[in-house]
Amino acid sequence: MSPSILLVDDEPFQLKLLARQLVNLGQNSVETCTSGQEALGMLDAQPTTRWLIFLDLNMPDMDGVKFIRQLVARSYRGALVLFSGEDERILEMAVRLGQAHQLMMLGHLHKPIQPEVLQILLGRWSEQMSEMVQEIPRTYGAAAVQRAIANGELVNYYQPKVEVATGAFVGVETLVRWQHPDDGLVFPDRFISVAETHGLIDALTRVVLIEALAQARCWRDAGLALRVAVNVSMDNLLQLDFADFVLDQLVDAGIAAQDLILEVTESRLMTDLRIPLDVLTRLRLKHISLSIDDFGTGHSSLAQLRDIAFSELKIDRGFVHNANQDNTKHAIFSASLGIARQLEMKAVAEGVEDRADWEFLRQQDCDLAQGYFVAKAMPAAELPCWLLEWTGRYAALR
Ligand code: G
Ligand code: G
Ligand code: MN
Repeated sequence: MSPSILLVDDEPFQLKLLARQLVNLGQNSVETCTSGQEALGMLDAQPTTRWLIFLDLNMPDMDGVKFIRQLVARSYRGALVLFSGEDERILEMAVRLGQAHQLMMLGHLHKPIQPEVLQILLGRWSEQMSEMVQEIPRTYGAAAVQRAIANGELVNYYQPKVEVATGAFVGVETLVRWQHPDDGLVFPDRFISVAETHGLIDALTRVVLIEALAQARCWRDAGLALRVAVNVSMDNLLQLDFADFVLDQLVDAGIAAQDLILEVTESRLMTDLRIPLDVLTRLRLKHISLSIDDFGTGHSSLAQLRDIAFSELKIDRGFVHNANQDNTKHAIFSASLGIARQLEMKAVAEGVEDRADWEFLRQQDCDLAQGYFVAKAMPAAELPCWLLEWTGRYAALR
């Protein structure tokens, strides 16, 4: 299973150049092919090799997209880098295509190819190769998730939200984890959709909400006035008693409706809105805030904004990280922020990962920030320590 690099390009000069660049970067096992057909022959002849393929999109006989189809048909498990002299957005679109097929897409290169960019891609490759050795994440069965809920194995983590203009710590988003007795800490991507499809999401959300409100009470008692957000999936909103449940829990915990935010994500298309609209309208009448989560992706759409009185808009991290260096993301970010302003909603940028993202938000005048640059989600007990660290870091930022 030795790793090798395969270059596919119809221009021999380009092939030689790229091969030379890779050799200069220390890669000594580089093969070249001048057509897709030839490359497929090589793959078929060496089925156990872990390839990294550099693929030119524009080729006369079999173009890059047709070549990708062939890779998919062969259940290709190696890595892929696309390159071409075409417009950046076309290249990005082709990368999305590969991702949609679950191929390991390391990125794309624009001709002429810069050695620094090549180096970054090779770095990603070795990272991915070492991750592959670790176990493949699996999802859990409905019975296991049900037991986790019943046995109290779910724990809430909290990710801080801070004000961009002042750095002030104003709230948290509740993100559930499963403290699994054998497997350790399990992330929600491995059990939320199971809960949704097996009628368990209602029980799950209720447990998460009760714990989050009790925690909110503790913070208030300790003098921390935080607004607490809880994620609800559209399936929660199919229970007519959901609004009453939330209101009862607020009273029990002694938390004001204004201090609870429900983040709504719609992962599948909902055609009959009668029950969700009933539930959401009653929640809003009682002054609970609603947030449109992952705005701009899936069904978090303009139509939802029109139909539901959201008070907060969370700009999806796909339009936030690196938005200062990407025209498309920048445009979508600015437009989303404009919509939030016009509809008098607070705008929250998700996925703020580095200093450049933070500066971008300041320059754009975004209200709130959330992301690894500020903090990862953590158990409630770790928040005081983080706050101290953040306060110092923010002071140095200005
Ligand atoms: O940061 P994290 O890996 O925890 O979040 C992964 C996804 O799981 C996010 O999209 C988040 O919206 C979702 N999620 C986390 N906690 C909950 C929850 O309590 N209920 C629902 N419905 N989704 C959640
Ligand atoms: O509810 P929502 O879909 O917003 O869930 C947040 C998800 O994003 C969680 O999985 C959380 O761990 C993750 N997340 C939080 N901050 C960042 C970040 O800065 N970068 C990335 N890539 N993911 C983040
Ligand atoms: Mn969320």
